[in-house]
Amino acid sequence: MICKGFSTMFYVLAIVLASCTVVESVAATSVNVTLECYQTEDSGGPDEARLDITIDGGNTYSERKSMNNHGTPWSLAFSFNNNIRLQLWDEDAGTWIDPHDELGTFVLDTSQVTKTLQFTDFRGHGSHYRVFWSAP
Ligand SMILES: [Ca+2]
Ligand SMILES: [Ca+2]
Repeated sequence: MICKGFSTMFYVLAIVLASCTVVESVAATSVNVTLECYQTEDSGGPDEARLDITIDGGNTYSERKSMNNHGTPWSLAFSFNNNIRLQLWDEDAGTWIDPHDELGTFVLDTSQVTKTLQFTDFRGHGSHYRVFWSAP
């Protein structure tokens, strides 16, 4: 009886897990993000831009790209279920005397993602970046 009870429990658990997986893939929101630099934070050269990305409150990871005034836009694509947090930095020495500069932070919610192209501005430390997003 115990064995039968366990096998039934595992069977139910398998069904629950399978339906969770289906719900998650249906709920995922895709977004295209493009960063344009109009004014670097560093003077006399490009920013060592670093974007810290946190998807659905998970582990933060980073992407890096050299960004200069009116240079090549930085295009990224993400998939998420609830929200995505983007924090842009210009990397400097990273020491107490020359720390990295935070240029801006933005949290994008699934409800804000539509086919219409929208944007927000980052102006940290005298820089000017524009973050565009839309559904693909
Ligand atoms: Ca800097
Ligand atoms: Ca820098």
